[in-house]
Amino acid sequence: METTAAVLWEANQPLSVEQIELDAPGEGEVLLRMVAAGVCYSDHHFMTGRRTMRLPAVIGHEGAGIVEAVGPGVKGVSVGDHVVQTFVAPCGRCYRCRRRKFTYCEVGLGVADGTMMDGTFRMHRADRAIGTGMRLGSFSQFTVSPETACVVVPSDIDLIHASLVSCGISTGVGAAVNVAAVRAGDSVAVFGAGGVGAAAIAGAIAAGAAAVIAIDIADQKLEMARSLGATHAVNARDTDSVRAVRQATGGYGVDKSILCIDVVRPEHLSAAIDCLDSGGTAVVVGAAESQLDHIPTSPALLMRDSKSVVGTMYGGMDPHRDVLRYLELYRAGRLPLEKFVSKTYPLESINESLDDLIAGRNIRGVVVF
Ligand code: COD
Ligand code: ZN
Repeated sequence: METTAAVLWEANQPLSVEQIELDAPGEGEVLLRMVAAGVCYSDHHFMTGRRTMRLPAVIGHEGAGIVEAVGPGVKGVSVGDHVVQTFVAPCGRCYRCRRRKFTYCEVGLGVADGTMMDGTFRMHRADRAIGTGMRLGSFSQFTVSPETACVVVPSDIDLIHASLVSCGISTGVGAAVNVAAVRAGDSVAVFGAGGVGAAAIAGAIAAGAAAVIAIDIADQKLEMARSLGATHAVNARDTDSVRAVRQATGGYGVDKSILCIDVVRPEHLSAAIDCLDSGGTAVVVGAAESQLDHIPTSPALLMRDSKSVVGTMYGGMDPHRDVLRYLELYRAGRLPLEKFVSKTYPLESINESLDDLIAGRNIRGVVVF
């Protein structure tokens, strides 16, 4: 069949919205009619080559849609089901899945070569194979994904809101509740209050944090953070963020810090560690420049102050547990996904949505099909 998709032919070029061919779903795969796809800063990382992927490819990894057809052997998903895509498709059987490290499933992590689990492509243009980015290819009217990359969600939930749980919400909320393990009464600093950082703020609040300090360089991001319930908002353009965090916590520093700045630089890492109280944990969510090869802190102080620094790629996600947990928070009015959608775009305007992302105009821009 044919589908309209946004193809990344080469790094540092705009996406090209065009008709491509899409094969029928193979063994264990489903055909999805996409309803919505959020635009995440990681899409930009793939476009610039900061994170690499075989090209050409259809990118987009924050999608929700409706199952249009299923391939042979599909058991857990049926035609008509509403699903949220996840870029980790845990097999449930490998070494890591058995240790419940689903994010690192040896077969299910959306690979960078654009193929399905069997090593073949589903998207083509003439005789060129086009990769399905992260096995999701969410920026396409129709796409084929492994059934294990699809979480069936209740059909009464708005799929525009649900799409955000596919990546940004799960990465941010999970960084707070799974990785930082925020507890009632904790103090938490979140550096970078964009789509993922705002979700970390919402997650920290849902987990019972007492003080939540949002740090960004854009006033509109800080306003959003306040509206989510952040107790303090710090503009790092004109204020020393570490000093501000200490002031907000009686001089002690926070129990947890979560680093969600779009491109992590050494000074951001130092600030996230320096603003911790003794025994605190800094969670690194954002991707650093690849030439950054060390963590700028003193090992002697890490030991003396018993601080931890941990990284996370997808917020400690167990996709088939957490997508539904976060949607329950949304239903209960404790995770206002509607507030995260700053603007919707037709697929044809996807490059505009990326410009708006870079310019910091949106919490989340969402492509609506
Ligand atoms: N101080 C404080 N805030 C800053 C600074 C600074 N010096 N510089 C930029 N910011 C703010 C921006 O104003 C913006 O509000 C925010 O940082 C970044 O937010 P967004 O909305 O642009 O980006 P997100 O939230 O979509 O993505 C951020 C990530 C850090 C998740 C992303 O860039 C990333 O690195 N992803 C790689 C990790 C990964 O793969 N995660 C899972 C898939 S996303
Ligand atoms: Zn993402």
